[in-house]
Parts: sequence; C-alpha cells; structure tokens
Amino acid sequence: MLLQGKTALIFGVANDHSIAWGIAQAFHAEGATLGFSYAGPTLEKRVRPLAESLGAEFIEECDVSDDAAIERVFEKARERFGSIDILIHAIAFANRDELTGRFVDTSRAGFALAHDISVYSLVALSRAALPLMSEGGAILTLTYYGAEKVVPHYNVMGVAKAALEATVRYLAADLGADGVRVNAISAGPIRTLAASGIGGFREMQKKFAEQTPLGRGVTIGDVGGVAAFLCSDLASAITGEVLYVDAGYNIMGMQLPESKE
Ligand code: NAD
Ligand code: 0WE
Repeated sequence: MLLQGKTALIFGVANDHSIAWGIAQAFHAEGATLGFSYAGPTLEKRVRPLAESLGAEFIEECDVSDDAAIERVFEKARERFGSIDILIHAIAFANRDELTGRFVDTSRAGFALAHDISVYSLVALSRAALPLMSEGGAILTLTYYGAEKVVPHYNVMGVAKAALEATVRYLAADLGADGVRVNAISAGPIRTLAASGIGGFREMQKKFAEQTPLGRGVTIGDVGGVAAFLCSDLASAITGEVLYVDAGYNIMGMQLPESKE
C-alpha cells in the first residue's frame, strides 16, 4: 500500500484504454483516494462509471484551455479534500492534420494550440494545485520519445513534448522548496484514443515491440506501476526527471539482428 492516506487528482481519463486509467487503477491498488477530471460533457458518461468503480466521488469537468475552469476544479477539490498529494497530467492535443505530412507545414495556430493544451496546461494545473499540496506532493506528466528524436509524423507534438520535458525541470526547480516533486514518464506507444487516429499505428507498435530489448510492447499497467512508485515516498529524492517506461527502446543505438529461429 504505497499510496495509503494519499489523495490524487487525475486529469486525462477518456476511456479504459487511457494511460491515466492505468495510473488510476495502480493508485487504487496502492490505497490512494482518487479524484478525476475530464475534458468535456460528452466524456462524462465514459469517465463517471470508471471513476465510481474505483470508489471515486470527485468527478469534475475541466477543459484545461480555460483558466476559469481550472480555478473552479481546484476550488471544488479544496472543498472536497482540503489538501491533495498527487496531480496526474495525462493530456495532449494537436490538430489531427498536423500529425501527418510535413512538420514544416505546421500553422501558427496549430503550433500554439498544441503547446497550450499539451504544455501550458501543466504549468497552470501545477500552479493551481500548489496551495492544496500543503504537506508536499508529487506532480507527474506523460511524454514520448518523439521529444528527443524525430519520429515521422509526430511533428508539432514532438516539439511540444520537448517543451513539456523542459517544463518539468523548471517546475521541479521552483516547487522543490515546497516539497513538491515534478516528474515525467516517457511511455512507449500504446493504442489509446489519442493513438487510434494515427495512420499505421498498429504497424508502428509491432516494429517497436520487436526492436526493444524486452521484445514486447508497453501497457497502461506498466505505466501505472511506475507512476505509483514515482508518486510514492519511495521516490522521495527524484524530481525533474524523465523516466522511460519503454521496454528499453531508448537505449538502443542500432537494432538487434533478427532472431534466426
Ligand atoms: P487519451 O486519449 O486516452 O488521453 C488524452 C487525454 O487528453 C484525453 O482524456 C482527453 O480528453 C484529454 N484532453 C485533450 N484535450 C483536453 C483539454 N482541452 N482539456 C482537458 N483534457 C483534454 O490518450 P493517452 O495516450 O492516454 O494520452 C495521455 C498522455 O500520454 C498524453 O500526454 C500523451 O501524449 C501521452 N503519451 C501517450 C503515448 C501513447 O502511445 N498513447 C505514449 C507516450 C505518451
Ligand atoms: O502523444 C501521443 C498522441 C498525442 C495526440 C494524438 C492525437 C490524435 C487525434 C495528440 N493530438 C491528437 N489529435 C487528434 O485529433 N502519442 C505519443 C501517441 C502517438 O501519436 C503519434 C505517434 C505516437 C506514438 C503520431 C504520429 C506518430 C507517432
């Protein structure tokens, strides 16, 4: 029971394939009290039953592009919980037409939108959460390898994830004095709602799995376990870090020869 007595607010559950849902399940198994926030009214019918299945009673809408909505959800969290220990940010968005074709064609508005939803939201949520983290806390976001190396078609999201990883470091430096740790998990490709719109994703996942040292892909359960560790007291001296949950993919400088069996 790594998270017994801790309260976590989880942003980014869309359905039972969401990485945020894998994290919620792991947190529940480790004894955490959970609160959920979802993006918009059409998601409520999906998220509410999931949240309730883990005993959550705090289930509130928040579009993270709306400052007033962020203020409202944390005011409600203060009324419900008084204080919180953990904030999970599992949110990203870019226009679908900028996740295909050439990065050079990214529009000004599309660049701004991707950064607003996928990066600035972490700053805004962290600032709003801080007054509730009176006994210290842990903030965790999700990133991807496309921040560091060019992944075809990841495009503006790769640039946004690079900014997100830098944001983790700047937030960690700011919030360390408040006893708040800020980290990211860099997850391998998982077939979630956000991935389902991407052409050729299945093939990409298959190639990825073949090329990892472990010879397999990554699940939301894999991510949930590491998230529970990072947000627990076991990780009390880890902050500003990006931890890979990718079956070892990122360590390879050249692909292993194919097995001859
Ligand atoms: P997902 O579609 O289940 O989750 C993305 C979430 O972002 C959804 O719940 C969606 O409602 C939310 N969101 C989008 N715009 C929002 C807004 N304006 N306000 C509030 N919420 C908003 O997909 P996922 O793959 O679980 O994504 C979670 C995180 O994991 C993202 O940051 C993604 O970049 C990251 N990630 C995903 C993979 C992957 O392969 N699936 C790999 C590494 C990192
Ligand atoms: O971060 C992501 C996906 C983020 C994402 C996905 C979508 C699809 C639907 C953000 N915005 C949108 N907007 C939509 O309209 N991943 C890490 C998964 C992912 O996405 C890719 C990948 C991988 C991996 C896109 C191209 C190439 C690889």
